[in-house]
Amino acid sequence: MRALIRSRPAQTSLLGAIVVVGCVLAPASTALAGVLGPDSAGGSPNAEGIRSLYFLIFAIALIIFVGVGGLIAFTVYRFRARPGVEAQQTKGNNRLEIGWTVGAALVLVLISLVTFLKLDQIRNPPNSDANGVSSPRNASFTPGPAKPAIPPNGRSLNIDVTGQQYLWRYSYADADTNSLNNVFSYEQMVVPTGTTVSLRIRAQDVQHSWWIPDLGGKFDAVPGYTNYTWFKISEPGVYRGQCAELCGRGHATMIASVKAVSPAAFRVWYAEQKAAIAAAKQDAATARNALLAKQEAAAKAMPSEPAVKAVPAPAAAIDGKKIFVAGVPATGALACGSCHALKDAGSNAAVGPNLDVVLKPDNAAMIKESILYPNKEIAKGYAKGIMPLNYGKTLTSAQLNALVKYIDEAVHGK
Ligand code: HEC
Ligand SMILES: [Cu+2]
Repeated sequence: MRALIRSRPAQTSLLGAIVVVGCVLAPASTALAGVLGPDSAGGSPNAEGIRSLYFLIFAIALIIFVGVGGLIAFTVYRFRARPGVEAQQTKGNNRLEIGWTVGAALVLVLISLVTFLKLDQIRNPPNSDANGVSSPRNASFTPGPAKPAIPPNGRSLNIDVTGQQYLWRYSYADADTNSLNNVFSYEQMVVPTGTTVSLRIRAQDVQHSWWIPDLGGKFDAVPGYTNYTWFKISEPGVYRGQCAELCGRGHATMIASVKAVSPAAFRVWYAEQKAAIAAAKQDAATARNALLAKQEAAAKAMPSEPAVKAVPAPAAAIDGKKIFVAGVPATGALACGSCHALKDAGSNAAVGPNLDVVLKPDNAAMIKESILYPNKEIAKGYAKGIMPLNYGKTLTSAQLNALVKYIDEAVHGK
């Protein structure tokens, strides 16, 4: 009994700590909404269902945690080893064992029960409010392997959500079967409040995942498969999300947002988008017609007889002397005359041998050889490596032949 009395302050301070933590967390709960549990800022019933289910299970878990933890703490303290006191040795207790087995099973039954109760709110969309917006009747999604999330009265705003590397594309279903004239947007989806919005989620390339935490659970966008989900927002605002499936190097920038506006504002936005698409189509048609008219006029102006083809002028004869004197600056071929003397070219440079002298015994083929491969034979008294080695590249073969012909004629007075 003495031990029990002594343990009171410890129990009180434990209880106090729990109360303090609770008081600190309660006001911060809106700021920490995403930290403590799932969000539901938009007021979408599915998100609220997920959130309340989460906190229900959280509460059950907390009660069990405090109960079990407290019992252990109490037992450890109350029955701690003390000199002169022998602990009671209990072996087997049927009532206790059946109790904690059945108790645990009951907890699981309770959790599945509340989950099943909440499932309807999470999975099945309600009807839109009276002033909600809905897609034309024949724009409803055709059921595939997965069931479209359509409210009981079948009236919802149907939007195609397509994930592609690295953005989200939204297309608003309309009455005709042509999806190319649908109102569309990227990244930000605009929706009316009080309206059940039904989403058809698909992927164009790799797997993505649609997730706006405030608007309910994640839905995978899988290539070749169609998923459906929905939301119904009551609070106007912008709800942000992010592709939730690593889809490549741009994954981090694959953001998404849903902007909820009043149904009236939505109708205006939608009409504006529709008009902008119609105007763009009109502009394209005008430009196309103008182009066609221009082509027709040009075809008419054409002479009936095919025009006489202009005879290409013969390529200007290549001037070997000019190459010798000036080189070919465009390709970097240095002028021979800057290093060699050649009387006919009026050059008397002396970096290399005087060509009038050294080439006297050579024929055209030999001259060509020594231009292309200067290092084959080094002229006496001259250093190797000064004469450029690249004339085979900087001169075309026509230029080289013209140059050789010129030198041959100049040296041999032809
Ligand atoms: C930067 C200076 C320089 C330029 C430019 C140059 N050469 Fe040379 N050339 C030399 C030198 C130095 C030698 C001697 C060393 C050797 O044979 O490599 C030489 C050697 C030669 C020889 C060999 C002479 C022999 O011994 O039979 C011929 C032929 C020749 N040059 C022709 C030309 C022609 C044609 C051009 C222009 C397309 C030209 N060179 C441009 C410096 C030059
Ligand atoms: Cu992605």
